[in-house]
Amino acid sequence: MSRTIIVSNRLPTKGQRTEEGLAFQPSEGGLATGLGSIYKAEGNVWVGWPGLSVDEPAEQEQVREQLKADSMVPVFLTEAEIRDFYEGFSNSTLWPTFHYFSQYATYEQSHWEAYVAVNEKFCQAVLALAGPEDTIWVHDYQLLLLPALLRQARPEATIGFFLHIPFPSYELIRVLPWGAELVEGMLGADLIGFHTFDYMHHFLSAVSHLLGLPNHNGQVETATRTILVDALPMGIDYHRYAEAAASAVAQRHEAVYREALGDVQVVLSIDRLDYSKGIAQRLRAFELLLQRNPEWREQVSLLMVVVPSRDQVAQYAALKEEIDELVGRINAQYRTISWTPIHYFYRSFPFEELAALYRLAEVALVTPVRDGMNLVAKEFIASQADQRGVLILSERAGAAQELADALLINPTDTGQLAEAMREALQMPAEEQQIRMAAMQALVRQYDVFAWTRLFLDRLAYSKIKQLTLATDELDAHAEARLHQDYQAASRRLLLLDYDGTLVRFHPNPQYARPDQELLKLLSNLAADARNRVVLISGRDQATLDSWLGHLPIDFIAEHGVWLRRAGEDWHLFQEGLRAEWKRDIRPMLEQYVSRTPGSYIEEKDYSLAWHWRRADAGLGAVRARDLLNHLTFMTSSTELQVLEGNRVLEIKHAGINKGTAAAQWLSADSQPFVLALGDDRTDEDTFAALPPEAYTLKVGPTSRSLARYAVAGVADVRRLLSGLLSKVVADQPASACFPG
Ligand code: GDG
Repeated sequence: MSRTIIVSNRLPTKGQRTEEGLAFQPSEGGLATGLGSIYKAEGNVWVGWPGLSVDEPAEQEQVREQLKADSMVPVFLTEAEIRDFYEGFSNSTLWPTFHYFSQYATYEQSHWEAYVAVNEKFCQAVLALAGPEDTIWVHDYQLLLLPALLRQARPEATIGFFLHIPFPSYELIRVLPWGAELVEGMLGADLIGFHTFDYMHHFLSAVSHLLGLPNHNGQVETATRTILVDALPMGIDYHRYAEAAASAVAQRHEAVYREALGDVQVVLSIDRLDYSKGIAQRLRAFELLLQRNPEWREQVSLLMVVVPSRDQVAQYAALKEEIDELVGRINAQYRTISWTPIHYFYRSFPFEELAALYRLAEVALVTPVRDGMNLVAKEFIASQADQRGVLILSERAGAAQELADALLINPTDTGQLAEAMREALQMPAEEQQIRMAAMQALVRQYDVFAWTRLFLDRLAYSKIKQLTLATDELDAHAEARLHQDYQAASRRLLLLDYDGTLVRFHPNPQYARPDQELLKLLSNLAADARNRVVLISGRDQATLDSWLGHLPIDFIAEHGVWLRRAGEDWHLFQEGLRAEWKRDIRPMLEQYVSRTPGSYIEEKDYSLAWHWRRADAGLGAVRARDLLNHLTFMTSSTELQVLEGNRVLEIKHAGINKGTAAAQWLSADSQPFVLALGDDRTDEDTFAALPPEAYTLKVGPTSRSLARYAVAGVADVRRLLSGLLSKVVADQPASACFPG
């Protein structure tokens, strides 16, 4: 039976030591309620830290038993791990960096090592539970490495990852000494979800800059898989909040609070203590409101709940002091005998009382400087049964992408925030109702259950898509079979692409010269009389001649325009080719060169290529798409064709490509053994031209390739070709694996 295994740093439970021993209570966070609907289903489990340190094996066993009844599996962390992994790397490195507070980030190698070790610990805990059919759903920034660790152990597993905090601009990620490892860790998943399109976009940009991996329509292509990246904003359990706010208990609490507060309008704010939440800025804005608008004094109170959090960390303690000082100053300045400007609570409230506060407030002030989503904004909306109330929302909270009917503000613009408060307090009831109704419809429809369903559906889709596109990896069995067929064949045709296949891609193509190892490899292959080695390249004849011309091998240059058999002269694939068209196309390419620093034109006899491998990856991709559209339009009724290669666009004669050229070697002598290797779009033509029994190998990302097999890179190609020269078959396949 297939199950869902949820993995997050904290379990949805609060463990406490009481006089009677350990006691566990369910926690009420958004994640716990939302995922509660699936993890309680039969067989599903939640893996995570139980929230307190338990070192004694006997006590650990007891916790394990206690949690088992609630479908939870604990991962125990030592005091040192809590300090270095949780308070250290997670909360003092990742949290500030991902919330654009790099100045607060620490970079401790020992914290990083603890982070790696704890991610491995979680990996072991999940592997001990997960069967091959299970879906594993990993959550949040404490476990960024876990997807890749799981993937390593279980290449076929279904793994989803969701990040609850912002994913920042690549500029912030590059500051981290471990940026590439973290991004690689996330790429172990089949689906990576973020709250907003911006975070998704930043992630794709980091993937491209740090790892050089391409993406297309939100899909990242690695050497072995296509990974779906998507914006899936998290919702809340709408009815739970609506019902709680409408309940008799909440009404009773509200009446008590009203009585105590007197006849004022209430502005509510609820946050965990955190510098990302903009609490101090909000207080200054409230002060400004009172200063600029004396008529609002004694008419409005700010009810501010700050939930204690991380107050052992220096910045948090300093923030707490700043808040205490601001509240004290504002209250001292404006308070009257019958009115307190700010009611400040540094503690958490039970759920029913929280519901009463949501119900009571005329205005909610949700003004974080950065926030992945912010569920408080949505909970306030769900609690307004009479559709009155105004939400003031920071444009830098993920929720702002959805809640366009809130009063959106820049949280650091104190003047704007004070003005928004004045506007909210005076907003006509009718306008409040229109805005609130629109937001309620949205929050009700995209609730946490819809979010969970959508995530799991997209994960299943990603998996199906991978299976339909997949080119099999050339594993040890397939390689051994290839080797056997090669050894058994009396004649063999080896069709080898050059750049990206035999040599690594170099930013400057002139530096991608063949090294001694490669020259020796090619000449050894060619020395076997049974072999015909054909080097197929997009490069011009002159370069191929000067680099490889002395070898007894055949050549196809300019993607099939020029051919040369060993010992013969170059000749055109087809007589009557023309090149005058270059006069019209070249000026256009020159325009793109001047608009795209780092790009350049390569001119060959019968083709023109615009290379952008040295340009900025993001700009290059945008310009390439633009140029491709432009050129496709210009060449639509001509004999020309535009080819998209690896960071290059090439314009050439239609109907001539690597495949049509390679076919000449096929028709000339039909070899029993054909091996073709290539890394980019242009090599697909070669693969397409070959008979199905040929060994076609795609080098690099595997998606959308016609090749039968994939290998990761140039090093694997060289290892494979050297292996062919040795008579020993590396890994004899077990005959049972290849019936018939
Ligand atoms: C992270 C991201 C993202 C607060 N005070 C009390 C209380 N709460 C509850 C709220 C709400 C939750 O805590 C806070 O959720 P947020 O979304 O506002 O913020 P984070 O905890 O920082 O969560 C955030 C979220 O993950 C989900 O992806 O939205 O951006 O930072 O549910 O109601 N609950 C009770 N008493 C309180 O005093 N009972």
